[in-house]
Amino acid sequence: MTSGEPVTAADLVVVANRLPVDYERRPDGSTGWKRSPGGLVTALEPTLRAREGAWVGWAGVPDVDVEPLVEDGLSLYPVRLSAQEVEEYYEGFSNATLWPLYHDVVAQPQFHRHWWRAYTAVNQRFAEEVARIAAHGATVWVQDYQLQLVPGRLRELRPDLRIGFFLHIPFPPVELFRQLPWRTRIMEGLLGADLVGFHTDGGVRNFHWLAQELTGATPERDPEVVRYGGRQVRLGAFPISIDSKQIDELSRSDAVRKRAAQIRDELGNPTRVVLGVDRLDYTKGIDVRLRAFHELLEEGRVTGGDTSRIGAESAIDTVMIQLATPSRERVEHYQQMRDEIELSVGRINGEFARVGHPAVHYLHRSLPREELVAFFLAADVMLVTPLRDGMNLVAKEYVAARHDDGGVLVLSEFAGAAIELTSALLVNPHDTDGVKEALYAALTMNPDEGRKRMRMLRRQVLDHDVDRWARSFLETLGVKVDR
Ligand code: ADQ
Repeated sequence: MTSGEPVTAADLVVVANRLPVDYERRPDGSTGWKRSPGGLVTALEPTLRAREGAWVGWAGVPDVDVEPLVEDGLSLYPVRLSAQEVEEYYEGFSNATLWPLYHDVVAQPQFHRHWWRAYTAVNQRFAEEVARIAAHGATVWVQDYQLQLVPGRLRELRPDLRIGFFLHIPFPPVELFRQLPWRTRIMEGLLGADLVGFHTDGGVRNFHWLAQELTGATPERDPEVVRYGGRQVRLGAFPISIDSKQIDELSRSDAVRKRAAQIRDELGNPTRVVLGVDRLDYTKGIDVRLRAFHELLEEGRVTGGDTSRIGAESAIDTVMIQLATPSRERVEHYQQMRDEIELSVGRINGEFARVGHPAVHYLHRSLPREELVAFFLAADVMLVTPLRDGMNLVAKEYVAARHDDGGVLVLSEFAGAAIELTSALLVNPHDTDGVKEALYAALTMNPDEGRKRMRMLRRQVLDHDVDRWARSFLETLGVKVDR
């Protein structure tokens, strides 16, 4: 899968915590690369290829020195991280300080000076690597919360570069951000960019305010521009999306449609199938939806596997599936949450399942794309209930998969996606009764209304795909994107 020499003076450089490939040590002792295709790679690939593009990131394995490589025509530059840096910069500062702080403190962030030191050292290394390989006047696009100091460091090293930064998670309210002991340093780091992008206008507003309060940046007449260090820094909302067409096409394929029917069959052909799909993360509100489903079972308004229960005649025969990709398993909050979720699933099934017919099916694993789309197509109701989420791509994937205009989306108001997907049933995930009633409304929705809502959602998602997102960010940054 590799061929050619990596470019040594790249015109467009993407910088992200991870490369789009993972370095692998196989059981037989050999090593190699495995592709980890994310939305970002798909979105940027054509532009990167057309412009002598390069990607700088960590290869996913600590303590290995790997040479730059070319993967399918894209130059990849691995940045080395030690095991201790993975613990302090990645699991620590990124995922146990910034992640909870930026998600409205739904878990308590931990502030440790040695984590911060590792974060600055790693950000410096990323900046140096980019400075080494970027062509004169090149464009650099830095991704996400792990690398917020990179724009500032890079500007010092290479003032000739055009620098964009995009934050994939929410940018928090002023009062929360101010808790961070290193708040000014982070703001200064981000202000090194020419363009700082967020999913929503809320992020832009929070940043605009904090930039003035913490760094002395001054507002310009344009509300999306601040002046800092003698330069203009542009801010903007760029709601990310998915490769909608690819999912739509996949969902129309014979194989996926057959598989969707087979899934319902394997579930015992219940009247309704409710689905949740998430990275196993405490921000995603998996507990919220389990609680809502549990209460509907207790109230006898739905039945799980056991249709022989008293009063079950009037209840809707409903099965819930929760697919959860393992995530950040070495971070303490994640271990705790996994235990809690598995306990709830066990409790619900203990009370409401029949042998061979669980009320909640729970898979703690990642599924192949086609299989995931088949689940979307098989589900009458999709529950997306994060307490806070930058965007939430699962909500958009579900919509893109419903070429039949079927299915009802229940979506948290606190997901960035709620701003665009207004025809979903919007819920406050902190309000258990509200979520429960929305779930019940979704289960009993008149099919005409369901189709009408889904058609509106599909129009939005199919028109606004990830290609449009990448193009709009790069064009605002001043890059000419021609495809
Ligand atoms: P995430 O927090 O990872 O992303 P999300 O946007 O929902 O959240 O993306 C998750 C992706 O993983 C989706 O493409 C989904 O299909 C996939 N996935 C989840 N469970 C899976 C399973 N069991 N098997 C296979 N695939 C699975 C962060 C931010 C989000 C923001 C994105 C993009 O937290 O708010 O939308 O970045 O900016």
